[in-house]
Amino acid sequence: MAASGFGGGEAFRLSAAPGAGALKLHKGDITLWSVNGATDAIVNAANERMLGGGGVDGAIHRAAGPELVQACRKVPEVRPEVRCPTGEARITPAFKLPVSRVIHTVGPIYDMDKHPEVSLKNAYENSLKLAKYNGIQYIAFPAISCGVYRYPPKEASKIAVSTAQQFSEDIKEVHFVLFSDDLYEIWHETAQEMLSQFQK
Ligand code: AR6
Repeated sequence: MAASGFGGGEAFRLSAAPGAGALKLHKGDITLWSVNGATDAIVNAANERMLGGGGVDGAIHRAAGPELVQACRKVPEVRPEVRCPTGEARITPAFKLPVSRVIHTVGPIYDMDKHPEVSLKNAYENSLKLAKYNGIQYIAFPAISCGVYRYPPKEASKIAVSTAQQFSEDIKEVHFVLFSDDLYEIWHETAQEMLSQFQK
């Protein structure tokens, strides 16, 4: 299904299974992405406090309006100042955004995490599990941890694509909305390396 505001982009099949879902790549601003406002969600690259920040987190909060931070405050703390530990995910309504839900996850700070590849995989996997559990069929991710958390983007793209593949029979479309030409090219190259064997 076409994501509104996102013409073009590139589509791949996630696996060889009959009825397998698709992976779609776009360049742009994830706050503008939606499919139907009912079974779609965007993922926020948040921090453990879950009360907003810079980068994509700031953009999502600005676009959703102040109700989003109010909803985030209601998410119970698991320890002081931590609502969503690194690698986990939480879900809220999306308020003024065109999608139905926001899934907040926290990727690793690359230089501070002992096993950043495990934490990044957990962030993608727990977001997709939460999506599946909440009946989300279309989901869009930014490049989690590839901004101020400084994850090397090529390595991150491989984890992003391989984890999306695990959900090929659960979610209709996994989209990645990349903010720069460079990131788009990296995700595109990785998707070709990992998924071109499944193209019809
Ligand atoms: N749409 C899509 N991607 C975006 C957008 C947007 N509107 N804006 C930025 N990006 P970052 P992180 C890209 O730093 O590394 C926040 O302050 C950006 O170019 O947003 O996981 C949180 O509160 C980059 O490729 O997230 C945390 O404290 C990618 O989104 C911390 O940053 C992720 O960059 C999380 O750091």
